Amino acid sequence: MFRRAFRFAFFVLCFTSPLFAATITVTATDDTITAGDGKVTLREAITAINAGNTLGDADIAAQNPGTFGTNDTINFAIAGAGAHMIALASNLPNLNKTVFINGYSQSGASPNSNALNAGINAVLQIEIAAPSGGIGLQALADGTTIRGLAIHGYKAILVGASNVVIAGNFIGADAAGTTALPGALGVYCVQVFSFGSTIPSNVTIGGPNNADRNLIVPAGGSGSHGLGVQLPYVAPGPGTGYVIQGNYIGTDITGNVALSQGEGLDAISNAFVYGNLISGNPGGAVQLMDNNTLQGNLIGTQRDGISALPNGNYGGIEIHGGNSVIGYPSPAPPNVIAHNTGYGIVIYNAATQGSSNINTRNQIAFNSIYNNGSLGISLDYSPFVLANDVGDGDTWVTDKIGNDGQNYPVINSATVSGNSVTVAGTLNSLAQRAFELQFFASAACAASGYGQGQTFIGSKDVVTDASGNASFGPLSFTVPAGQSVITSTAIDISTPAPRASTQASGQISGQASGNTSEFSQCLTASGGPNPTTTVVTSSLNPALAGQNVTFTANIVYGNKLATGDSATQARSLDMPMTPSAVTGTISFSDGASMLATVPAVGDSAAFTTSSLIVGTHPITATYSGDAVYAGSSASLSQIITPPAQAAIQSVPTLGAWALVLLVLALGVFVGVHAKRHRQAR
Ligand SMILES: [Ca+2]
Ligand SMILES: [Ca+2]
Ligand SMILES: [Ca+2]
Repeated sequence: MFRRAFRFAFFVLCFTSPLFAATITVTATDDTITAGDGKVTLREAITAINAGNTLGDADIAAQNPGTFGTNDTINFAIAGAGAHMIALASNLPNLNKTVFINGYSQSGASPNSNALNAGINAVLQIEIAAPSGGIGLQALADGTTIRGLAIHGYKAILVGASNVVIAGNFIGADAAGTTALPGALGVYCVQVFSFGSTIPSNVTIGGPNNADRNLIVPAGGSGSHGLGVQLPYVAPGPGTGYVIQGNYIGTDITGNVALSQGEGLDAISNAFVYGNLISGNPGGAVQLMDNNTLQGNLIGTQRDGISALPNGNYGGIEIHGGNSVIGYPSPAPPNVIAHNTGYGIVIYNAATQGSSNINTRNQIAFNSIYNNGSLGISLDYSPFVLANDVGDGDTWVTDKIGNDGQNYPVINSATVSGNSVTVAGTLNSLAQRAFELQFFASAACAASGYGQGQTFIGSKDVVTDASGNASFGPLSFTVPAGQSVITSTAIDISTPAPRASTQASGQISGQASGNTSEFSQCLTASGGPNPTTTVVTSSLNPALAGQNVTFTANIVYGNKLATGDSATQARSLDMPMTPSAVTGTISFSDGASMLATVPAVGDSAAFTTSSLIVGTHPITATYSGDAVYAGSSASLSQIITPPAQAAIQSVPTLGAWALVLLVLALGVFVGVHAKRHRQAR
C-alpha cells in the first residue's frame, strides 16, 4: 500500500513536474556551434532545444539538461563581470519550441522593483546585438517567454506565435538603458506578425508587475525611423488579447530623458494598453486601429505625469479605426495626454486620408488632455475645430468624419465662487438620444479658443428632444485652484443599431455608440479670484516700549475640498483637488505708515519690531492677492506702554554711549594696573 503510493507519487513527479523540462545554461558570449569546446553558446542552446537533444555536445550533456520539448529554459552563467555582449554574426535559429529565456539567471542581474513614476532600476547583464540588418530573437512557438535581456538591432524581437510574454527587457537600448542602439535600418523593437496562416493572440508586452516593465526605445537608423511595438494589421491579422502594460516607451531608464527616434506604438488593435509611459517619440506616441482600451498611460510627460517630454509628429494618439475606449470605463486611472507637439487625440479623415476603416465609436472620457500643440481632440484630422451642424446629421459614411462628427456642447455661463464653478448650457445633436456631457477645468484655453481639458470635474447625462436639443445646468462642480477655464465634451451613450457597415472587428450590437465630440469652446468662469480672509495677531499686546512684538497674518480661503460629490459626479474619478497655497505679499502698516512688506509663505507672513513708541497703534495686514486668490486685509490695535513701569523686571541693557564709557573705563584701569606692575618690578 505504502509502496504503491510512493510509486504513484514518483509517477506524478516524472510526468507533471516542470523540474524535468530541459534547462540549458549559456556559459559564453561566443556565437558559434562547436561541440566539446568547453563552452555552451546561446546559438547552441537554441539549436539544441529546437532539436530536442544535446546535439551530441559533451558540454551540453554535462549540464544534464533534462527532458527536452516541454517548456524548456535557457539560463545564463557567463564568467566575469557584465554586461556580457553576445554579438550575433547571423540570425539565430527561430525559437521553434516553447522556451523561457531568462536573462535574470545571470549573476548580478536583477529585475526592476520601482513603480512607474520612479524610474527603472533593473540591472541587466546579458546584451544581444542582432546582426546588421537582421533579427535578434524570433519567437514562433506558443508560450515562449523572453525576460531580462538587453536586445537591439534592426528587428530586436519578432513574435509569430500566441501566449508569448516579453517582459523585463531593454529593447533598442544598451544594457545600461541609457543609449539608443539602432540597427542600420532602424528598429522594430517588438513586431508581432501573422506568420503564414498563424495569427498570434494573447501576446503580452510588459505586464502587471514592476518586474515586468520593459524599456522600449524605438531607435532610428539612417533614413528610417524606429517602431516600439507593432501589432499585426495586414491579413490574416490581427488576433486578439494583446496586452501592452507598464512599459517605458521612448525614454531612457529614468523616464525623464527622450531616447526615441521613432514612433511608440503602431497598428494597435484588440489591445489593452495600460499604465505605460509613452513619451519623447518624435514619430508620435500611439497609432490605433480598432477595439482598444487605453487606461492610465502617461503620453507626453516625464515619469511624474506632469513635466513635459513631448511626442512629435501627430502627437499623442492617432486613430485609424473604431471602437476604441480611451480613459473609460470609470473607475480606471485616466490617461494623461499633455505637452505633445501635435494633437492630443486625432481621428483619421477618410476624405483626406483615404482610410478604408470605419473611424467611429471611439469613446474618449475622463482623461487629462492639455497643453498639446494642436487640438486636444480632432475628429477630422484638422487643426481647426469641426463646427457643430444643426441636428448633427454628419456621419462617417456621408462626410468621412471620425466619430460621426459628434457635436460638442455649448457652455453659456460659468461662474466661480470659491472652489466651485457653476455651468449651464445646451447641446444640439441627434434627436431623442442620450448623451453624457463631461466637464473639464484647465489653467488656460487653447489658442483655438476651444478647449483641451486638464482636469475632469464632473459629468451630466442628458436626453435630446424631438428637435435634438437638450439643456443642462446650472451644474456645480469643484475645480482645482487656478483652473477656471471650463470646457465640455459630449459622448453618445445611446444604444443604436450596429454600425452602417461591418468590419472584421465590428461593433458589438447594442453597445452604446460612444461617439465623442471635440472639446467645446472655452468659457472662463467669471466671479473673480477665490475670496480670502486675512487674520492678523500680535505676539504681545499690550507690550512695553522696546520689547519685540511679532505680528502674524494668516490667509484663510474657502472650503478647500469638495464636501461631497454631487449626484452628477457620482461616476467621476476621485481626483485629487488640492488647492494651491497663496502667493503674493502681505504688507504691515501702522496707520498710514508702512512698516514692512513680506512674501506670503505657506499662507502666512510675519513681521517683528521693537520700535513702536508708546501709544495705541492701528496695525493693518494687507494681503496683495494673486491670480487665484483675491486680496484681503485685517487690523488690530497694538498698545505700547512706557518701559518705566516694568524697569525692575527688565534686564538692563547698555546703550551705545554707556558702552563707550565702559570701554574707556576699562582702558584706564588696564593702563593704571600695568603701570603699577612695572613699578612693583
Ligand atoms: Ca560549444
Ligand atoms: Ca453627426
Ligand atoms: Ca456634427
